Amino acid sequence: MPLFRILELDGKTQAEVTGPELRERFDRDGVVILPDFLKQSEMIPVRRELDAHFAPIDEKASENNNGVLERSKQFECDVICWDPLTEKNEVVRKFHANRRLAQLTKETLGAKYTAPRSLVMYSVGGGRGQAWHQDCPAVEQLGFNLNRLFYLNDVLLEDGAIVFVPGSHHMGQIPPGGHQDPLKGEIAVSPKAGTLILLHGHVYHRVTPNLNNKPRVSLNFRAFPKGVPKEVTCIGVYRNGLVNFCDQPKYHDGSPAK
Ligand SMILES: O=C(O)CCC(=O)C(=O)O
Repeated sequence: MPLFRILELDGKTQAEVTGPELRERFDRDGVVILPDFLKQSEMIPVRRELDAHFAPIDEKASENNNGVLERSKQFECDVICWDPLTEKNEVVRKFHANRRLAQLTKETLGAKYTAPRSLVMYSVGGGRGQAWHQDCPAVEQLGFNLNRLFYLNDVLLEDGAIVFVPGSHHMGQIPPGGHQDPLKGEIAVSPKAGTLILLHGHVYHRVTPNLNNKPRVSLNFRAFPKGVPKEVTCIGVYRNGLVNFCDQPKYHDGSPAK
């Protein structure tokens, strides 16, 4: 049986766990951190692709006004997204086909999961990070997405830590409040290059502002349990409202989107 090396949520202890043990932690916490999941040789070509893609944007993005949520200043998320899988980027496609990733995902979600897209999130220096959110409404029958977040460069606290509340995927909708106001039980992680974080889409999470002058990048291969459509993530749930990323006129529960 394969063993997976994980970092405990105390941020200090590491442990080797079996697939079922990993699944147990994921069900309990909604988060599993796998440090050094990637070798340098796996990271280098992908890092090169991402750097090349974002280089022209980086030149123009000094004011950090290219955020994906530019339409709505109400939501404090300064990220620029790219989906290299849909663009059939060969390097990213090869990386996505990583066997250990498939094995790990199968342990976490069960067989016949789907993972049709990729989501690179790029934030320029000085950006506001990402406000607290859930990737989709915490309605059990709708299902959820699994974020498989890769970090190809060291992320310092000042670059933008990922902060989450373990177990919050069992707590329903994120309560109203400030974009970056601390929540009880939150944990901040500054992932090192090569880290993979598995994050349940209902877990309350945010990214702290990027106080550095360099970009912060994560590469996410979202996966969906069998029977859950990718459209489950059309509606992002923020503390001060919902965002319809697919620009569809309805929420998933059928009520009209505002
Ligand atoms: O970039 C990160 O660390 C987190 C990304 C995120 O919040 C998301 O994919 O929903």
